[in-house]
Amino acid sequence: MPFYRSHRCPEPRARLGGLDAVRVGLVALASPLLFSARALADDAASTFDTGIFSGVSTPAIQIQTYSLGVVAICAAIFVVVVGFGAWTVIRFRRRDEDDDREPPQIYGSNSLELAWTVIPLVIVFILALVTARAIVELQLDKRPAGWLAVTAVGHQWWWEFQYPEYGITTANELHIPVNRPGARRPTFLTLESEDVIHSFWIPRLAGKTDIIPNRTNHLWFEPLQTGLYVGQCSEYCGTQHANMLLRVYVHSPTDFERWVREQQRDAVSDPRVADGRSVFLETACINCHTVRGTVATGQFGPDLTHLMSRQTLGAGVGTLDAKTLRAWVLNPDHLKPGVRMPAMGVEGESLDQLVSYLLSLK
Ligand code: HEC
Ligand SMILES: [Cu+2]
Repeated sequence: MPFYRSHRCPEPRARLGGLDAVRVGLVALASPLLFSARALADDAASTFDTGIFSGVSTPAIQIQTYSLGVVAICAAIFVVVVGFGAWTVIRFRRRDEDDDREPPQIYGSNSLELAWTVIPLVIVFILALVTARAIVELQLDKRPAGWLAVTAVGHQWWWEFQYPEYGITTANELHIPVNRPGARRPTFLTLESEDVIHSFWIPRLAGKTDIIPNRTNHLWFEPLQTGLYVGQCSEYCGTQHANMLLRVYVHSPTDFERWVREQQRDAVSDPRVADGRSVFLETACINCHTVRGTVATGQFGPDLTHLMSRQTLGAGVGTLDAKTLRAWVLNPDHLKPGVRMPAMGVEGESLDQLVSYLLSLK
């Protein structure tokens, strides 16, 4: 599967020269074009579509409908104003037969004054009503029975997802059920931050919501289509903000239940990787990571119980495979400069064993 962000530095980062800076500038200017070209070229364009007008979930669709309505009203005003302007310019242009006297000057036409006060007032009033209605609808205070609760916690620079009903904790990749007519099962997210302000945004599923320390915000999804939807943190939160990607997998109800059951199991304890397991448990990894069913109960980093059920590592910095895992554990800062996981100095045979152990955490 093509990866969201494909190039990652295996070599030390090069310094930017003067010419590079110019190139970067040009790319930045052209990036909207490049992005759309790349999206078209990409086989999985639909997977990585983050278009705000291709919503597949009730709140996103509502926002889209209301925005289009507001744009339509504004476009109509634009056409009328510009049309009037153009008509006036043409109709009252200077002609050869004009004498150079000023036309009659009119002061204080009550009907005109009324018209251009009342009409805009009515329009603003309609827009305010439409907006208020959209806001109320987007709150969805009455939650349909069977809604799914998830707590999303923003960390520098990764996401933690807890499913309190199921006792599951996972990272960076959220799994939720699809909604079908007559079988609604929206997901309600409680948004919390462990450190700074982040923002949670999956454009095709819902609007953007800030995550603020010491405050709880809410967001809900009601996806009507299965698939993978991507997003990312959208509030600058430090050096690795750009590598704080989000993936949401929307499953059919049975697939979702299966995923839940798999996640609820304790970590596998494969005797073939017992050496690696010892390395893991004897290194300070356990201070920061949880592997359910072992003594590792750290909370600072992602839960690794079912690490290999995820496709990405480091909030989208790499694909989860043996090579990336090895590079990550050897020196996480190399893949994700500034990362909050230190290089633990595990090398050589111990590193191989440790990586085999991590790979067994299905
Ligand atoms: C000081 C705390 C700390 C220690 C010690 C630590 N880690 Fe981490 N680890 C983290 C943090 C924080 C992240 C998330 C980094 C990010 O994505 O920005 C992480 C991420 C990871 C990931 C990627 C998980 C994912 O789903 O993205 C793996 C694998 C991992 N650590 C393995 C280890 C191993 C193995 C050790 C011991 C050799 C270890 N860690 C020691 C804090 C720690
Ligand atoms: Cu961020």
